[in-house]
Amino acid sequence: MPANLPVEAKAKWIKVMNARTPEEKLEALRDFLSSVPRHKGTEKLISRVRRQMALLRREIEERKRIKKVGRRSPFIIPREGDLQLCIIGMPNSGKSSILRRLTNAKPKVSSLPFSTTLPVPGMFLYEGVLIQLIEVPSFFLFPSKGALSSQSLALIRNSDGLLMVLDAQKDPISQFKSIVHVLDASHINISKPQALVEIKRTRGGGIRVFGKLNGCTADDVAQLLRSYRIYNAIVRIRGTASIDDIESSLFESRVYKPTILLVNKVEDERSRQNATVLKSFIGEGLPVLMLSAEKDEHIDTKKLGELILRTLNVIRVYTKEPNSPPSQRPLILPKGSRVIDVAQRIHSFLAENFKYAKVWSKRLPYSPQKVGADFILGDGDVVEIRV
Ligand SMILES: Nc1nc2c(ncn2[C@@H]2O[C@H](COP(=O)(O)OP(=O)(O)OP(=O)(O)O)[C@@H](O)[C@H]2O)c(=O)[nH]1
Ligand SMILES: [Mg+2]
Repeated sequence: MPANLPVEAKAKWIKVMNARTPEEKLEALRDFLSSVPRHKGTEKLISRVRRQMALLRREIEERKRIKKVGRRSPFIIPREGDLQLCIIGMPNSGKSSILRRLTNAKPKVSSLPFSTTLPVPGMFLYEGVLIQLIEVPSFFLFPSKGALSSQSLALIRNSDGLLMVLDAQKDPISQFKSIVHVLDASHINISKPQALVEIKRTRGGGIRVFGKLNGCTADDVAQLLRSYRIYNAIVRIRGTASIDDIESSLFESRVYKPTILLVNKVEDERSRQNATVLKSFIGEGLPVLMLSAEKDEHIDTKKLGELILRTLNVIRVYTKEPNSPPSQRPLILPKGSRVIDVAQRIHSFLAENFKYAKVWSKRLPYSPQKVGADFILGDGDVVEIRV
């Protein structure tokens, strides 16, 4: 889409990507827009940037309004633990009941809809991984709720993933469709984006391209990204991508939230049947877990924990120091992370002075094995870094 942008505009886009606050982002977008020439080829890009700016303005307005009230907004939940997932669903679907079962949070459970009017956090512990769960009030499904609706959406947008609760005693497919519709309108995808290209910026390692390119080389990709002042990134391609596909992906503003469906209230013949129909409707697209927050004596938390890690595409890595046992708590890293990424996560000193590492892993023919910085880690690996 961004056909032939001038060097100046390209260099400005990085500021948009780097912006940390809505104010910074708005300013960076304004600056970027001023350097985009107006012609047929840039029309789409310009209208998209304008739309994005309008959304940001609204967000900034709302934040200001909250500030005026004085207190910190209850809709801003500080991130705690390793991963943060939002529990979302229709009113009365059983979000609070599930949160109570999985964590020690005590949200109100009642048969009245909208019992939960503020987000409620709780901590779900799975084999040393701290997973923060936040029950999001169902306001976001009702645009008429105004600020409450958009603040709820902001929580979703900031999370690492979603647990979508569907009530099996009512039509779960129609609930699913309504929720997806709202998320989609807010530029939130719950299935892996159709886009071919994912560009993840990294702190080091240069530009690494994984996947098939069409009509260009990895060097061309690196050169393109450098023209946008991106010097370190992992570029993942599904299928094949041309240089234009790569460039367009830099401007994609949709976010992807990995999602697990929790079909709740599965208790009798009818609800079981509803859940089964939903399951075949979803197919392989999303993981589905059936449960009853009220009747299940044991909710399969092990399965849920595993599903969360798998769906969010993360691995657990245990670090150790020479002559001592591995850490109890794992580091949570994106799948495909290398030894050097672990070093970086612990301290930049370790990354800068890295010599080699020892890795203990079930995948290796023998352990420990001496490996270099680029060794790719797997779930459950133990790493000892030597400087
Ligand atoms: N039969 C049955 N009822 C359930 C189950 N889970 C929750 N409920 C009931 O469903 C109603 C709503 O439960 P909540 O946990 O408050 O649902 P919620 O999604 O948090 O609702 P809001 O916060 O109001 O949006 C309550 O009356 C619960 O007792 C379940 O597994 N089976
Ligand atoms: Mg609730």
